Amino acid sequence: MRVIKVLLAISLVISLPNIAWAAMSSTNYYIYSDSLDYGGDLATSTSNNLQDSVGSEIAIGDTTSTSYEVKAGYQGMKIGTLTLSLDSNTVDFGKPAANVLVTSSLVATVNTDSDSGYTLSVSSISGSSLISVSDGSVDGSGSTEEYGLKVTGNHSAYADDRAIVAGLILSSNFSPAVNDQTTLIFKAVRSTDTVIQNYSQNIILTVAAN
Ligand SMILES: [Ca+2]
Repeated sequence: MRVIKVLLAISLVISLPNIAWAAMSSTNYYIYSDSLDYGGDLATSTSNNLQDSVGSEIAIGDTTSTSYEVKAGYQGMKIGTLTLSLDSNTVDFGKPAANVLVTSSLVATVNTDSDSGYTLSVSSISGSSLISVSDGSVDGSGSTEEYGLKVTGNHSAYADDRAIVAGLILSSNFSPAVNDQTTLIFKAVRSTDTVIQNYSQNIILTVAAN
């Protein structure tokens, strides 16, 4: 008796984009921005705290281009936050029977205070897989093998089943996000002609501020 083994395993890695900083730090301190002035104070009352600066700052205010926004001046700059978490970093289809749809999913959660929101995407992929879906539906129609990814959630980028390729945008939101969840549903169907072997992929997901 021939043992059929089509083990589809996928591992995922989170990647956050590199950010260029001009910060000062030591073992005990981290100063992410500074102001060179000759005075300033912290004034308090029952209701308010006021931090002020007295000096000769120049070129203050917002400056924008297509790619950048600079908030220059005392306390104009603040560190933004952008986080991505997965409820699992692996999905596994096991050993599917022929012509039977199998799915495995995980949830990606994004938080950011970015005014322009975020985009979650596949940044790179490696390994082996079944043949990628090309008709928008992983259903094995025509007794062919198919493999792809569906996404659901309030900010999912598409509604059908797509081939998993570098650059595939999974979700985006153009406002600050609080616990934005995107469910990634990996789908596969093997056929009776599928080469019997182990298939596995490493997929790197990246979230970046828009
Ligand atoms: Ca199909």
